[in-house]
Amino acid sequence: MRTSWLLSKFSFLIILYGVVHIEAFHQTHSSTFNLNQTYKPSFHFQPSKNWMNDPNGPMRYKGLYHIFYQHNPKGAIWSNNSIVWGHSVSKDLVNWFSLQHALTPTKPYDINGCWSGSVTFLSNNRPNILYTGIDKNNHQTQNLAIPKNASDPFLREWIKSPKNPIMLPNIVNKINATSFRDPTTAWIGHHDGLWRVLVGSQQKDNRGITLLFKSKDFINWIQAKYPFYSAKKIGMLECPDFFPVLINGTFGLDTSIKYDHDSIRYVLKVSLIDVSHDYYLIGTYDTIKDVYIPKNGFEQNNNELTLVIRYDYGKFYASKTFYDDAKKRRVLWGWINESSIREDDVQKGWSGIQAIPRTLWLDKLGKQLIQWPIVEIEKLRINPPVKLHSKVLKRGTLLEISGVTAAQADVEISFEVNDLEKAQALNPSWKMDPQHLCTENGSKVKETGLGPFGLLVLASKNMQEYTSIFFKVFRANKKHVVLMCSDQSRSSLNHKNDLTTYGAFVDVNPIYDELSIRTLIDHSVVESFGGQGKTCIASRVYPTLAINDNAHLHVFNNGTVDVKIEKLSAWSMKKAKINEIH
Ligand code: DQQ
Repeated sequence: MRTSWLLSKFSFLIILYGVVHIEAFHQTHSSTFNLNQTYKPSFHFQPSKNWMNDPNGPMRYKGLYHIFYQHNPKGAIWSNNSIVWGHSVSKDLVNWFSLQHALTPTKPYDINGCWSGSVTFLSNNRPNILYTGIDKNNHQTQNLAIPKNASDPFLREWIKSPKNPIMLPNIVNKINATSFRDPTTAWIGHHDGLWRVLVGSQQKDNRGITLLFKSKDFINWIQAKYPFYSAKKIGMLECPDFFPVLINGTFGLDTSIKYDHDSIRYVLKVSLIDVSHDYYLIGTYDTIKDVYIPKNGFEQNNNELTLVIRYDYGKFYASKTFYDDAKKRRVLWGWINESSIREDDVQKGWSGIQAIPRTLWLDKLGKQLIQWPIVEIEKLRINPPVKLHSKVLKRGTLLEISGVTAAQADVEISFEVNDLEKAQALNPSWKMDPQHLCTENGSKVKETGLGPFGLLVLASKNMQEYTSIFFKVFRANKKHVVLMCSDQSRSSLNHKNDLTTYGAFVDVNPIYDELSIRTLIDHSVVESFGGQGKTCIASRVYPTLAINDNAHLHVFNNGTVDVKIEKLSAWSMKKAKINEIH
């Protein structure tokens, strides 16, 4: 007993401090089908078993990264009264060690669940958790928890404040007590020294709102008269996130620092429960009047949301960022749900993963955010990669890229396209919905024009199964429009899975810009970044044949115009150590 304890502690130290950082690549090259193992990612974060949803309170403290997460320790499906805060730590954001649960339902104000929240560092540099508790009447309350021992870098134990609950829904604002949750990281106002925090909510008329609360001492909070942001008809607005970004530069910023307002913009992200997507707004923030003025917004057009941008056009929800002071960057975490049926999740014994953390900054034109997998993930790449240079892909080509573990890989590809005048014209009668265009223009369809061309991943030997990530270029007046698709429709012979095709436009000009895709393939996850991180699409797939060694990787061009692969690099990926049971 004692020996195994010692061994587990020792391997923990190895993982965290790299004393003897051995990362042997132990991939089980077995084609045996086992629901639990076959679809288990090798380098995406997840608990050792059971259900996980939102990332909570990400932070860096005393040299360690922490991630908390919504977790049902009792099973592989979400449960409305047993959600706890799972907790893991890491030295590098890649390998993770699981700790005891940080928050569990124990008090009258959270007896039905410890729901999402965030961490704020107070002036003494101590992390404080604000989280939503579900009380015995299923009403939502905001609560405070502090570390029991702040000198412990693992922050294993948390104490709930005796003053809890510290924020309650205010009936005056027509707020329903079941629509009042997910506090953000708080920030300080420099003119008045008051803390500010946002809480997600909705009004009875379906108006989504973020409520603003202010406090002097982080315990007594007063709700501001007006919501910080609101938009009609968008419904409950969950997991708000609010942070500044540099207009010129890729460094991240801490929300509580005073900045020259001409050099920054503010991002407000909201998760809309009605559509299960994360949207963000970019704008300015009057710190004195506490008014947020977004440059874009939610506008309802034929019942569709326009003028808002999504972090990801596949599966990605309830995301949250944190400022990493070690690398001066802002890092985004987001939950990727399963696409399988409940029975399969129960059989797998687990459900839900986190996307690879993404570094995030404002694009040079200020119109959108750029997202890129944290650089640390590259240490899992097995060098040298398989490479291609200046390779023309003639119309109708399907070319296998061999020498890569295709079920566990990182692939970067960039294309050069000429003959832009041969791009198919966008028909004005078409619905300008990229997801719809992708569904209509599946990778298989050969038609006139530039594309579809791209990657074919997790493909079975005889192409009974594959997932394609591809571009199609259209002509629209004097411009070109670039469509990026992730087509799951043929990803699995098991048609009980959700096989939806995802799509989005990429804000690039194919005359000057190369068309690039980076795809992280991890057994049942395909996470793609188009246009160097301008458009992201995460998807879940469950092939039955294209598994482990039987998965193949290809490049293809099914358009009628030749394209050139400027460069391709494909790496096999090592397995990360993530919450392994010791
Ligand atoms: N998940 C949590 C809530 C949040 C929702 C409950 C978003 O706090 O609103 O598990 O996925």
